Amino acid sequence: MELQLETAGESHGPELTAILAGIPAGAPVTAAYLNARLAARQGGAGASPRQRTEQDEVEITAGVRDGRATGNPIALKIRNRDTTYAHLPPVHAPRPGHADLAGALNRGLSDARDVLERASARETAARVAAGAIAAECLEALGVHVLGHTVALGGVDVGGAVDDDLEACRARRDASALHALGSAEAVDVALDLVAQAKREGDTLGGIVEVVATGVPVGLGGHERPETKLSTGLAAALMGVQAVKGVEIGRGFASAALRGTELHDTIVPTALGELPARGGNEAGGIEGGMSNGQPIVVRAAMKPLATVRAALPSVDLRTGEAVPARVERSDVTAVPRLAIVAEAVVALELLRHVRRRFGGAHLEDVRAAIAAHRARMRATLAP
Ligand code: EPS
Repeated sequence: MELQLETAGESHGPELTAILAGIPAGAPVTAAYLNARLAARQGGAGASPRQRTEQDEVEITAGVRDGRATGNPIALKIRNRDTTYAHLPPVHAPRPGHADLAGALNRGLSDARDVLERASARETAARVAAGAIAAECLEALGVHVLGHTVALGGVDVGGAVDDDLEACRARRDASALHALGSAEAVDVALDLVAQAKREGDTLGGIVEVVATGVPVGLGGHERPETKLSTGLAAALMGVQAVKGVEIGRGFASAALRGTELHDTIVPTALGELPARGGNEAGGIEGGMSNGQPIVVRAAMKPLATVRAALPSVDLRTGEAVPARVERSDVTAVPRLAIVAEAVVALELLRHVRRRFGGAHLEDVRAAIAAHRARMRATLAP
């Protein structure tokens, strides 16, 4: 069974829509859980007043009965409060760094409005709702996923993720930056956000997603398309404004020696999986999950709409003009922490569905248990 997600909707249109197919029958789908994730996405410092206008609440219109997935495609709606799309002015001065110029040229338009309405990160609300369904299903299978901010505007706000991901989630949700770092570090970054706001500028940053309880062998080494690493990178690169993805030590591993980097394989009791000397691989070797926590990071560029407008060109006349100023978010990095968690949950569940199949949640559970038993039998023949 293949997990499939499609979203539709413009930033200032009537609503966002998501259709998610491939959730096994019997999986819990709790509107309150989805709405909590949507509220988390809207929290966080650096957002424009638009975030207070929109108070996202999901409406589940298909595929769920009595709080359980039926196995039919699930349909979700999130209504927009700002529905001014039809009356918004044309955008003739594309913003450097945004989809405006390439999108308008691609469609042969001098008005980028239709491009930016869909390129907008407002769409991520739909993916967060769908990702919350994936995360709830994964939790029922013993897999937990947590996203958090590790850097903002070059300030390190990262903190250790301990084994209790639920406790980390509560701390993350209470943080203005969705970060687990010290209060001092968060304050330094918040000052930076305030300063950038005063100066009409924007900030980027880095988020990390950790997943625990992931069965060994998701993905596969056989083909580029089957690799879990390929899917996770694509899922994260598919989020608006993400310019880089790394797994485990990622780019830093390029400067290390093999003897320094690789996680040693350590014997344990007969019939138990070998332990590992570390997790520099970020839980993925050969494109497969290796049973260690998955650790992936995504880098977000500073938002393209800067109040101190960058130089641009009027697409009707070719004359130099300042880029159109469409919004005043200073940073969307805290939002990205929640969005990244959602897209990683979707990708992990996609691989669980591919590897273990099953029409009902209990089938998936049984298949994972059988796989674990077979691995143990391999180690103690
Ligand atoms: C966005 C522009 C802003 C953001 C919006 C994404 O909207 P507006 O132009 O209406 O101020 O607030 O994000 C959201 C509304 C959201 O829910 O994430 C953009 O162009 O990407």
